[in-house]
Amino acid sequence: MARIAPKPTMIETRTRIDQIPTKQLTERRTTNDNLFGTSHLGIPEVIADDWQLEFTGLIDKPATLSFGQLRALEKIELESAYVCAGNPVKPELAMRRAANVVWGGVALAPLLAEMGVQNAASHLWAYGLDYGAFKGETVDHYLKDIPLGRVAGGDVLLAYELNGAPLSAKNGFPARLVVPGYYGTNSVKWLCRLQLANGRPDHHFTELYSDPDYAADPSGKVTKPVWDVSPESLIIAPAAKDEIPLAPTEIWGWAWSNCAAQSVEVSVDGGATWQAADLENPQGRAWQKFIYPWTPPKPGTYDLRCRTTDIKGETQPEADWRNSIYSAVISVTE
Ligand SMILES: Nc1nc2c(c(=O)[nH]1)N[C@H]1C(S)=C(S)[C@@H](COP(=O)(O)O)O[C@H]1N2
Ligand SMILES: [Mo]
Repeated sequence: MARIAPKPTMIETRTRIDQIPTKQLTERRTTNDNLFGTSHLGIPEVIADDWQLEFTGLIDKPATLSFGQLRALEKIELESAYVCAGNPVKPELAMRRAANVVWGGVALAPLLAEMGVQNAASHLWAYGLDYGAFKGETVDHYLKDIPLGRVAGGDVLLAYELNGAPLSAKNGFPARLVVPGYYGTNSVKWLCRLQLANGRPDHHFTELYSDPDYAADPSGKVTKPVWDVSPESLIIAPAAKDEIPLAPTEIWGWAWSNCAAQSVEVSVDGGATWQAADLENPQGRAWQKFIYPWTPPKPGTYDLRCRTTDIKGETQPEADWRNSIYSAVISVTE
């Protein structure tokens, strides 16, 4: 796949801000300095005045938007859980890179409707301005695709704000795609082209972010794209390694999924027994708080766990997957 836009300077090589300690995730809305981050190829230096977003492929009226034109369109804000899928070649590792943020930008569906999407279009290909080498291959662009049906949901954004501030360079300045309910990898930063296509692209990054589809083929050879966020939950307090007094307390945390969380259970004995936690009602795509009031019976070490089931009935696996059950070992002292 050839280069389709001028090459910006890459101002940093590959960067990754890893899992944020749960102690820093106490706020409902994760502040920008508590956000995980991933830039596989580095960070391109993009000048807003030079930036253009090209709409191309299976549309009747291909178009180009400048940053000024994008900002002149109606802005919407959307709060959403935001989750990284982790290491693409090790989906069995739970990396717990999660946040809940407010995106500001323009809804994509009405824009595409105006341009006249052709019937043959089935997928939206999103190109980033970043380029370079990653895991043994050199690419001309970061590229991801999503099914067009997901865009029809109406909440896919061309975002230029994160928590009320302009996107920073590392978060995709000046504009990025945001696909709420899909893993972060699909929210392409430094967007330069949206292409309507009949099918999926054959590309290093779409291939990398594929999971073995064990339901379709037990050998794991058949794969499926890493799109929908699976149900997951994190205990925020008490935090792992905390020492708490022998007194009534609250175990609480955040739960999320590609659809709403329906229930959260908490275990205080390493998963041997489970009790229902109180779970707040879903609000759009934001993460949901759960609380489990608990009085430790005696001093000692406790392995606290949490498990979400979403409204589609999907729950978290015990171990060895990106959304496997979280455990925080704490001690209770006299
Ligand atoms: N263009 C581009 N978009 C990208 C990436 C990238 O490397 N290049 N990384 C993806 C991944 S894996 C994640 S988790 C999120 C991270 O977004 P953030 O760094 O703004 O938190 O961006 C996604 N979008
Ligand atoms: Mo990611």
